[in-house]
Amino acid sequence: MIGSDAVVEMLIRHGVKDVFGVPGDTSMNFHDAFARNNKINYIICRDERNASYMADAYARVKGGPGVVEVPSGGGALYAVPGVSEANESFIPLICLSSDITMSSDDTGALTDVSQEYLYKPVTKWNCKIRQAEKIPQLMRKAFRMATGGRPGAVHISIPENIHGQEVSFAPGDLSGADFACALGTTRNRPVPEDLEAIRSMISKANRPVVIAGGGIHLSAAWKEIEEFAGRFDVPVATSVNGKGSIREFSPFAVGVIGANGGSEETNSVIKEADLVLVLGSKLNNVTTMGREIFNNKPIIIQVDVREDHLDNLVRISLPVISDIRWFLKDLTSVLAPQERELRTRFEAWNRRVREIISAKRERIAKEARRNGKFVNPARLFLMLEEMSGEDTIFVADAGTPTPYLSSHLRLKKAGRQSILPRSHGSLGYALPAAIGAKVASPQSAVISLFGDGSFGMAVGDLETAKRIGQPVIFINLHNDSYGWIKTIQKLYYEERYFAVDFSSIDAGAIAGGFGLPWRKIASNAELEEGLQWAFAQKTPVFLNIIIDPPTEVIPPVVKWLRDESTPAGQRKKLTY
Ligand SMILES: Cc1ncc(C[n+]2csc(CCOP(=O)(O)OP(=O)(O)O)c2C)c(N)n1
Ligand SMILES: [Mg+2]
Repeated sequence: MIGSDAVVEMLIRHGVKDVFGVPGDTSMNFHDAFARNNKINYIICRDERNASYMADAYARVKGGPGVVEVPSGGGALYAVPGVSEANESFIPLICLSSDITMSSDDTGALTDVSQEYLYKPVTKWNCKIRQAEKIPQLMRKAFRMATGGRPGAVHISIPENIHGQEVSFAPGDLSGADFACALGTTRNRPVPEDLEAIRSMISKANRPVVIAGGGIHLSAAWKEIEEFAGRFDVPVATSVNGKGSIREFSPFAVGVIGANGGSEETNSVIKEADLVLVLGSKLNNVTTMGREIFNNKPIIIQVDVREDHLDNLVRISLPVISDIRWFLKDLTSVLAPQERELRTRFEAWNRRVREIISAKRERIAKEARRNGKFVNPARLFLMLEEMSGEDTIFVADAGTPTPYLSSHLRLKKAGRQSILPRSHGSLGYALPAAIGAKVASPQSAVISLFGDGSFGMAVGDLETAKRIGQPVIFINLHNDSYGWIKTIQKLYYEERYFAVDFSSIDAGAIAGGFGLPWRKIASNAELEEGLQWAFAQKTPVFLNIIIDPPTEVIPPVVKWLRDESTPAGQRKKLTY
């Protein structure tokens, strides 16, 4: 066999079923090995950046590694965004790129770029395979590193000569990592001393709350958090990344907190709490509203699988290193004898939290009834909530979609069903990522929400969606501008609009050109019927929704809503 055959075999041994990628001259042996092997579904993409986003979203939905495969030079350069997003969001992603043949190093060869340096800062681990004999060992390491501990992205560069080299292996060499390639398999647990300290703190608390971050999804701790909340009556708020940690219709669900997609109401739950148990969240400026949510100095216990993000922006009373699922199992056992006592003590607090949350829902329902010139985004997101099933996956971009999805739309089931690139917030994610999500879970309905700025960055892969043919609802929120940025200029730069407005394009007709059925929805009156039409289609479809622009209808960004009614001179822009 040649090196390429060994790499393909190692992918199969690790359970890889789908690979997203783009071909190139240096990857021809590799592609031929895929073709001869014929066991992996290779999805051709129209751009490596989009391919990397597809693999990222695939991994988020699958709960296991996503694989992206790209050629040397431009291909390796173009795949960086998705690799970096996955790495910073702790998503297991494996990027394989071919490289120039090693004898061409330092000769000014076409497509030469130092891939090891390029990928080092955006991966958990990366390497170049310099000996074909090492393929099994390094591929096992790639899967182990991507999925183990705190997951992340890995990159392997494979020179063309290694791909083409004849190589033989002893029986058993080409086997998968013993390490299971799925999330939720990490087993480090809290030490008894920490559990006892936490038990004692919770026993003295009156108003406890959990902040659940993406760590709940990474350790697959949905059942455990539901049991914990339900047995001890502890409300659960989430970060944007942790959205769906608990079913959002659960009586214990607070909803999303923070600056973008949080609300005065949900943030006030944290402000009123006397003990906050943070599970797998970085607690950055967005989640904590620049620490504002902790102004009343609650006890903060922060649990994470690794130390890097413990005690960073916010001083923590007790940092704990543990996998979240095992932490919850152990804490639940430790607290079990006090179940009745705690529930009684937290009764008034739960009543208070429910009052706050129902006030939020009433406010949103009222907001959704408002009629403007075009479509009211609040109404759109409430209708999506109403019409979607419990398995629907929502993928959203920065701009208008992120705060509305996070704040307004409640997920009907626990799980990572809202997918947002919250590490970099890059535009152009949601369109390809929805394709990756659909490939990972063909039985789920998938809705992709993006602004027209994002659409312009990602449109080419509508062809991939069409070719795959599975139903995905693509929703373009049309406002002829980089509306989010324009809103910042409105609120903080005296409405001096600069470099934010586009000329108007017909995004629907463009989607039509790719072969997607499409509709334009320009008013609230057309919304329900248009969405019903889209939900009924059996192919990918495109809705071009003309929305009331964010400069006129301020999106649910807490600080913006406050500053809208603050005199211009006294406003201070949000810092990340
Ligand atoms: C790749 C990338 N470039 C720039 C930005 C900065 N940015 C954040 S929101 C935004 C405007 C988004 O415009 P659009 O997609 O049309 O959505 P809208 O805000 O109009 O709803 C920009 C440019 C970004 N997030 N990602
Ligand atoms: Mg826009």
